[in-house]
Amino acid sequence: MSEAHPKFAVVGHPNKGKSSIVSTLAHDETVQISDIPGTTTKQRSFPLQIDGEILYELFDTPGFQRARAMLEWLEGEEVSADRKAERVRRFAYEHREDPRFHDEIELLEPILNGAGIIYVVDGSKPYGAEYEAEMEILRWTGQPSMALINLIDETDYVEEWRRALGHYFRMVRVFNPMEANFSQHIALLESMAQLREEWTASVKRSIEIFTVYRRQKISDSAQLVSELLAESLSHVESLAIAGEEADSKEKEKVLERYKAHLRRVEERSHRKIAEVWNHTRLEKEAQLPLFQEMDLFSRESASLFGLGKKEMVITGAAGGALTGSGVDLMLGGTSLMLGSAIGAVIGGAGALLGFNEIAEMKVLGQKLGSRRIEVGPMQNRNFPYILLRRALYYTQELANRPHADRSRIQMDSETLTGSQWVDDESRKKLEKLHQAFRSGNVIKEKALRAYSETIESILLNQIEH
Ligand SMILES: Nc1nc2c(ncn2[C@@H]2O[C@H](COP(=O)(O)OP(=O)(O)OP(=O)(O)O)[C@@H](O)[C@H]2O)c(=O)[nH]1
Ligand SMILES: [Mg+2]
Repeated sequence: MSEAHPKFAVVGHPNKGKSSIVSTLAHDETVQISDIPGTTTKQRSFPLQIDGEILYELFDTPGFQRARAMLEWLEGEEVSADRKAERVRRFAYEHREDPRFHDEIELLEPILNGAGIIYVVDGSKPYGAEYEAEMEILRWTGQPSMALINLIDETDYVEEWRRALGHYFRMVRVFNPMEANFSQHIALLESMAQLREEWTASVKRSIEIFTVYRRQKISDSAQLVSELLAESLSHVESLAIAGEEADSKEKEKVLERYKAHLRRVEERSHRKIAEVWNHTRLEKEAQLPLFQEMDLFSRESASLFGLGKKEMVITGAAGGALTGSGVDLMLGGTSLMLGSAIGAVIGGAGALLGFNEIAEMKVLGQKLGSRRIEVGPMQNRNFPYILLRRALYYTQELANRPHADRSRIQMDSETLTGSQWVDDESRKKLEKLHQAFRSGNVIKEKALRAYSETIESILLNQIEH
């Protein structure tokens, strides 16, 4: 039998969170979890693989159905301790076609193949003697074992469970697969490492790899966020126009395309970040669309996004610039006559479309028939912070979410509203790079890297690693 990597079978009564524990420990969102007892009907292996190497393997199993009957069978013949495992094997063999013991046979298989045992109970339900047959059977297998108390609901019977489990298991831990954070996960692995001496080194190495890997995920997310910002701020949408000047339909069309593009870029970026964290199946709570959030932001208050007065001053968009005189901001800092290529500038076009704080619109081209209208790059100084706040919040939610938790990620304005989320120094760095991104010049590799490093340090502050 190969001892290449540690194996753990997660077993227990039906509906106690076995599959949830497997999902969280294996970082696997495909493990089937439901509140219907008997959801898991077959044992299934979930190897935790990093860079092609299996670090450890978890087995999800169905719950015990007839533990008492099985134990009676085991005890039907007197055997010495050294023969007990063999007798369990015998039971499995003789009942391999017996539908009454289907679930027992399934859950025993990985254990009989050498897996350590993780026995799961629900600490929010009182202890009862009916669990004793299960624990006794596990003892018969002779495999190393530990118990996990999962508190599914509020009521707390942990102490009585501890007393009972202490008779059967050397190690008893409390672990909640729906709320476990990174350090709780690591602490559990530390315990699992002690189950069998040959496994210790392997599990400890898993812990190291996990830590490195998590850092890498944070770094990959930072890179994706940077690309999102660079791409969104520098984007220019262009549309060929029929006449000398753009008519209002054309203006509207180009603006809609511009917004739609930015929304797509954001969606794509969020999707990629979710992939980094292996949470691709989570639904997002319908969030306020990007530009609606933008509108809200300009109309209401800056503090909505955790940008206080001070931040507003630094980002240069305080007060009137946002309300009455959007045009100032639109024109501010950019020369509109960039040489003869620019045929005309549509003054007030933005205002016409209720989009005055976002970007300028210009008509380019010298000859009739080759004229086009352009919108972008993004001029609004606050837009990048909205984009950034959304992306960072989403990353943080994904990073801190155990894989058993399949609930939607909430991303409304309220959850996004918070205290200061970026320190002054980082913001100054970001602001400089936002300027570079919206300058319309080619974005330099170096700028992107500098941006990514700043984002990474913000994320490292927010996410446990
Ligand atoms: N709130 C909360 N719910 C949990 C927790 N663990 C499990 N659950 C819920 O309990 C139900 C059963 O969880 P599963 O992981 O499917 O349980 P199981 O032991 O694999 O169940 P079977 O496969 O049917 O034996 C699901 O609805 C889970 O969402 C927890 O720690 N907290
Ligand atoms: Mg299950």
